[in-house]
Amino acid sequence: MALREILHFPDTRLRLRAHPVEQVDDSVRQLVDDMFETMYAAPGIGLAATQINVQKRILVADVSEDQTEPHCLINPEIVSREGEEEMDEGCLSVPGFYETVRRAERIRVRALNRDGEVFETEIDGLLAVCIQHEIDHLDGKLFVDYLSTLKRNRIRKKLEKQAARAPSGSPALAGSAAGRL
Ligand code: QAP
Ligand code: CO
Repeated sequence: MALREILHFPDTRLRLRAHPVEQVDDSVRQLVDDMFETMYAAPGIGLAATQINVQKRILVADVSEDQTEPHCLINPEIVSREGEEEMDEGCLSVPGFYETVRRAERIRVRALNRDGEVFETEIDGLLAVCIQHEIDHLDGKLFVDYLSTLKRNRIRKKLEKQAARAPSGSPALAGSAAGRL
């Protein structure tokens, strides 16, 4: 297992579209393990492969209080949506910023699990919001894209300033405080 570096907005690599996983093999499972480790260490409740600069359609999520409900979705597809809900969202790639986003309240999702088996499930609440947020990442989309241009540009400028002060990979940035000091 290994911690991976999380890309920060406005890094253009966050805009790349991820490709479907052809085969769920040991290298994919290794990547999934790294994603869980990276998400839990942050700590966060969701992480898409795009955020660690891997263009594969993989996401992990765990919205439990005690990191005991891991979900891994490979090649996820939303097959139906119902209702609307507004929730304050954050993102490990947009550290320190939280804004309200409107999304579907309930979704039906089809995906492959860690063993490469197809499953389909209906999800609501925070997990539904989280999975929609993470699938957006796989399509190069960020929650700040739902905000006004003014708000998005303010966030971009602040994060650009932070990145200039402490470039990612610098010793001062090690650990979970990365980019948020
Ligand atoms: C996506 O986000 C999400 O700003 C996952 O300083 C979030 O795990 C979906 C985090 C909320 C729905 C609702 C953010 C950690 C973690 C920060 C996260 C930060 C430290 C965000
Ligand atoms: Co995110």
